[in-house]
Amino acid sequence: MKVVTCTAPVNIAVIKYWGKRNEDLILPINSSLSVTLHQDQLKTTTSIAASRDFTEDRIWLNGKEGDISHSRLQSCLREIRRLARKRRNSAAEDTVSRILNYKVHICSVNNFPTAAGLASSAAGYACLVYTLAKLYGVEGELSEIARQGSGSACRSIYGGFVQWVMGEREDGKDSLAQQVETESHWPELRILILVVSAEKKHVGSTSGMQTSVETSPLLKLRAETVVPERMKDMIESIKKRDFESFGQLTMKDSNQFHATCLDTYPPIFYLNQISQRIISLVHRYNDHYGQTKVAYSFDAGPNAVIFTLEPTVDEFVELVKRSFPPESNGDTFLKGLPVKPGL
Ligand code: 2P0
Repeated sequence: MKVVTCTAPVNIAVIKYWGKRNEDLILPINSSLSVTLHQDQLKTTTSIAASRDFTEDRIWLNGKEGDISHSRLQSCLREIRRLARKRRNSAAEDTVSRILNYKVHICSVNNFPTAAGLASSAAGYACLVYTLAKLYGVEGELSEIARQGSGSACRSIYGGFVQWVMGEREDGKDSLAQQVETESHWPELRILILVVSAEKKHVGSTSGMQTSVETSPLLKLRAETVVPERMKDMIESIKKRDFESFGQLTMKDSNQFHATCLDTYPPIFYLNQISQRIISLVHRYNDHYGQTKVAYSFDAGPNAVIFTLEPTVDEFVELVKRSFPPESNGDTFLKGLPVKPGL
């Protein structure tokens, strides 16, 4: 029996991916850009065992057996095994060939709420593909395979600041993740996750973005005319470590993503009243200082991701605690978790 265990962190998009041009290969209608969190923070841990005693491939997610026949899981397994067959070298050939004939048991655990808009599928599929690659001794470009598990997963293959280039080809060979800057590039940058709700989201990203592609004229405009410029500006602001520009672009892109959700028919609401209060709080805070000291971003759920610089963390966390005391919110107690970007 051979067992391999790896971890992969969550990534948070500052230029959002929303919408596919090819559902099977998971090819997006626009490029996107994210910050990968530190390995010690929000992450998936996956162990994969291969044994001649196993009679079928099986998977457990957070302790519960999952459906191994799921088409995206099957795509990842098939593609990694294909690469392993192609790339095995002679020294390792015997072992790899033997293991390739074995069935696998996959065990995957998240240390954060699954499917609450906290990018669980991104860390999950990145981790699955990376662990399978280690099991079979496959090296090289893995983001193309992780992408076929879940679009955003391709960005979690790399640490630091990562863009997913949408590509032009129909076979998806050029729709890949690329590191823009490493995890040590912007040491003062901090990320706070404000957990507004750990409930499962009502509209999943996959079906939500499909409806948006079918019905939202704003999404089409965004993909064709807004995002290409914004990607360039965002990369420049990251390279210059320009928080004013980084923060503004991040907030505007989050807002436009949620505007496309509202423009979808029937509309999709991911933000709730607490999310809206967080947005107001951030703008009031920035107005007070006359500069962008804090920025928010929301994915397919009400939880807020706050970007700021190290000297601002304590003051802003205090403000959040004062504005959202636990007793006034019942089960929507807000937790501030300072996270460093990293690998
Ligand atoms: C992102 N999200 O860029 C955006 C922002 C949610 C909002 O990527 O269908 O779970 O598996 O490719 O990757 C969520 O979409 O969707 C997502 P699939 P995925 O992070």
